[in-house]
Amino acid sequence: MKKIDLNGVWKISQPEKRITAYASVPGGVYESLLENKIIEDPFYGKNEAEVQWVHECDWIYERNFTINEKDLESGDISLIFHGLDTFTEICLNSNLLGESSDMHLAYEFTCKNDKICLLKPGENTVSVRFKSPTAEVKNRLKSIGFEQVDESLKQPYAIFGVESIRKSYYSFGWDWGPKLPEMGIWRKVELVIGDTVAIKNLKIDTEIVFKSGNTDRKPEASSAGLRFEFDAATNGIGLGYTTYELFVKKDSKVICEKNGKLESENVVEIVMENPCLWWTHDFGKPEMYEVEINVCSSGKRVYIHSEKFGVRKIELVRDTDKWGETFYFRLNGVPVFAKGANWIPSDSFIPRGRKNKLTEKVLKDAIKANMNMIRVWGGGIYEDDEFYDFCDENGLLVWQDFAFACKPTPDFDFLIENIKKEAEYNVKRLRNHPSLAVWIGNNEMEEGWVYWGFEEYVPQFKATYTDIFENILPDIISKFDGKRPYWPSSPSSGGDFENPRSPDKGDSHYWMVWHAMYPFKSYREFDSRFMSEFGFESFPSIKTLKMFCPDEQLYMDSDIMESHQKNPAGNGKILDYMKQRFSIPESFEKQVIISQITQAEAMEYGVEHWRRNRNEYHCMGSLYWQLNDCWPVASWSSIDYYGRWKALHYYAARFYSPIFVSGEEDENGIGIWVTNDTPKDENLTMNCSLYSISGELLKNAYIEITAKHLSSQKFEYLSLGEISPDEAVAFFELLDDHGNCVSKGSKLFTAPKNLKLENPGLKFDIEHLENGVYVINIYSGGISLYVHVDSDFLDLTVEDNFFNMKPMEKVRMAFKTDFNGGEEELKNLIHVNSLWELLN
Ligand code: BMA
Repeated sequence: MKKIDLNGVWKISQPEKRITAYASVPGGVYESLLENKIIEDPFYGKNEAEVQWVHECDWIYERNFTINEKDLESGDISLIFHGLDTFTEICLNSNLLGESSDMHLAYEFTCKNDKICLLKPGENTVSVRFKSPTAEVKNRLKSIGFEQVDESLKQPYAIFGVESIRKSYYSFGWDWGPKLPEMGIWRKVELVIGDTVAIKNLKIDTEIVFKSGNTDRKPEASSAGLRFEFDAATNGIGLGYTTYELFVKKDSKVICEKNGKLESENVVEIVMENPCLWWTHDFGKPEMYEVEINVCSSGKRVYIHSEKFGVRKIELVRDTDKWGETFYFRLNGVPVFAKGANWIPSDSFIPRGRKNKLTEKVLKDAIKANMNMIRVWGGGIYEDDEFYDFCDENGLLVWQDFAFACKPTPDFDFLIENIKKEAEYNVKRLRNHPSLAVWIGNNEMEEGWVYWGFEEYVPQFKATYTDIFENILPDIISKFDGKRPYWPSSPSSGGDFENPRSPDKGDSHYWMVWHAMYPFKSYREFDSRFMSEFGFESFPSIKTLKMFCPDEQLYMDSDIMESHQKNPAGNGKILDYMKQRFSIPESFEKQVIISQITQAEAMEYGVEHWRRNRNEYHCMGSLYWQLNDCWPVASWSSIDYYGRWKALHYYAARFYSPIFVSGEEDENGIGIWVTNDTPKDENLTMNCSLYSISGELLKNAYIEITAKHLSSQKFEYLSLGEISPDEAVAFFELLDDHGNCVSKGSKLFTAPKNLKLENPGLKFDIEHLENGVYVINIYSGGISLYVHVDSDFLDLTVEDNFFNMKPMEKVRMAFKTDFNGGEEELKNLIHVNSLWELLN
């Protein structure tokens, strides 16, 4: 097979506005206009509003390419666009080749076969006319008399109507994302020249035989039945004596193989002895294999297809129990407590995010924070292959929503046709990834039908909902995947509009904290089976704010700060919650830090409760909203658009530790719990203590414990006795045999603003270890709360941050930096502060 790559430089134009510029493909119109300095950066200041005209226009992409006579004669030729965003007409040498109307689909157009030939030897021109997506939406809505929509249905942060087309919903604006509906060739484009035969639709299934039955102690496999189904596509000529050779390889070594005659549909079954299983990174190694299928004709290899896969069994366990129904994942027989967060597209301009490697960076940070599952949220996209490859190779499970969120799908026939094609295409594209754990119909649409009033204003679309999410998608999953579970909506109790908010069945989104302004203690009253969403906002780092906001607007309710806050009244909510816990310093920079601490504490409050609640599978998952941002904004994320960790991400690394110590305080004292999510019992030493805020040790306990596998247990209760909750701080840690810390934490009994803080006498120094690796030593004289290391000039990600320190405690952490200089010089660039310094 020969491919001519048509990525690279194209020309874009907008004739009415007389704009012509160069665009890189894959890419988009906004991105190109920005690169060509035709528009100002939409992420800066209030520029977003200034660039709305771009999506209201049509744009033309065009480029020339050459093809030689030999290639032209060698067989069928097609043009494949792996992603067009969204409405296009494609012409080849001024002949209409076809159209596109779904961003989530690849399009293949025949340029030459035995009947037609639209190519010529030498230079050819391909052009793609992108129609304005917002104009298209208006037309569609008009066609059903829907352009006069009740104002209450229009969200202030979104352009109305994206649900009437198949384009990522967030691009029309979301409560954390700008209105920047990009257009463009967003995935690669190539000309594929004449294979006589090609392998298509490979489907890999594995059936494991476990060694000692299906126990929860990380079983090994004695064998695995591998089943490869694939089609041989030909250009009309019969297969004759074409054969295949199929090799299963591990680390490039052939483990097993099979040969045979190639048919148009093939099934090859192999039994592999002692397979290495695919595990999430917290349970073991994510072992991967590769299958290579060679097609041979007259003794010559004419085609090679290879793909990676893993041997693993994933189940969504839904057993009836005393609360209702369990909802948890079992990986190779081991129940998994899912720890992670919700993923949104990495950039408003996805190809740019890809070029900047944002996906890889954020997913690496997810692993650093001990996450084992990522939810690809439905308002974005079906991610690039590289996303799932990373998750395969690094042992992260993926919860995949179909690309629908929060809005009722209209009953247009053409929409349904697109949805069917899109679902089939993406299921086939992604089904061989071992990381992919579950398919979910949509985000919060069943919820919308039951609680948000969809029923009232678009009753005519209800049957369409049932059709798509309870018939079409599950049918496509069973036909083209066949192994993975499907769940109709998130949250849901199983579908049919039955109590999607039930905490006793299915997954839950809990938004009373934040949206309804409940205190975060109410997380403890919500005992869900699986928390797939809950969240709390904060501001990104001041360095990030300064990248879009001039100094004179750096305050919470300035015009620019408000334009980078999409949740109505969001900044006010951040402040309200902060005030409930903290005295508010004057400096905005310090307020930003306190907003992050408030967010981190809120999330910790929920997660530790749900992790303590894992026994009998009462709760088996916590995916907070949200992991990342697609632009610089005040939002629920734990990592901002520029990759900077908020306090929450450091907290997450602690509260998602596989073996985790946590404190459950009440007005009389504190229970110390250990949650062990691993399949192994652990003998550990637990050290817990109560200090007065002035630094006096009030109580201390050392206990030898066995943290039983896959369970949670309260080992100690330290009562406050006569001590006032306003005067005490609890510290707790777990140590292994060698005295290494496995998990540690600290808890207050009151809002920090009620504490009489004393200057803790924080000090630090820096040591240079080797090239770019430094060590920071931090010393605390008294009690230091929320100790954090940062620099105004350098981007530092340290091992741990935003933690409490006991009197006389030392913390030693290594970190990497690009800084090239002496220890003293570096020290001058870094600051270590605690709550005391923030308030004094
Ligand atoms: C959730 C998500 C998003 C939204 C977030 C914050 O429910 O599914 O729709 O951005 O809430 O409001």
